Amino acid sequence: METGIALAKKVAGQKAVEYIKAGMTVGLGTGSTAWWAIQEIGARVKAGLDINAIATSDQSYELAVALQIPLITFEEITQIDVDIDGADEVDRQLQLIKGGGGALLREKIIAAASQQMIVAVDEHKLVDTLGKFPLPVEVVVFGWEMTARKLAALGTQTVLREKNGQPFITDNGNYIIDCAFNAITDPATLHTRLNAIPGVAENGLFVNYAHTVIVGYENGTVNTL
Ligand code: ABF
Repeated sequence: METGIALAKKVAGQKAVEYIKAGMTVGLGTGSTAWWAIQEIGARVKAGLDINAIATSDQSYELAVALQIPLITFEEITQIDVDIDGADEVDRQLQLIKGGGGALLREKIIAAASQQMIVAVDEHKLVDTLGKFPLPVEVVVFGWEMTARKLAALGTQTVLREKNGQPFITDNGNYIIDCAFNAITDPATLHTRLNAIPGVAENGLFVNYAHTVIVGYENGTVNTL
């Protein structure tokens, strides 16, 4: 039986699944909150819900396979009906920082292809100003040191993400540079500046992507923003 933050993630993830209707193509997010959504989708598929899904990471793909959720590719579709994903920070305008799990590039491709993006978060992800969570930026490996210098020139401290003492490699074969901006007052402008740097594959600012944010609380309640 989940309690505390685990319960908050569970109720948010499960609530988000209510936006899925029969016949839809669904984006499957990544992370511990999306995990609950995917579990719930798996249970509904097992009970007869007819949907197709497309995953934002190898991890979520494998989970969907294990739960026998029918998967589809971009060769077969031109749009996604609803995308359900988590976030690392959400502000009052529903702008997001994502990428703490390292899946931001596929998450953004899928969110951009979706009619509706439903974001499920625990209450601790809500902020007044984005940026306390270091902004993940996915960069190609070639010349990453130069890319990191150009990122730093925007006024941030950069850290190459590591896993087990080695650079963390994304599902796309890239690195992640985590950028401590502390306070991001103009996410749209920063987004444009970041993606203008050669070597940046994508950044974790999701500006004007979320249609709905479902917040789960540690007492087991949910609120929709
Ligand atoms: C993904 O998982 C990411 O974009 C984000 O970094 C993370 C959210 O974390 P969790 O749901 O595990 O708290 O959605």
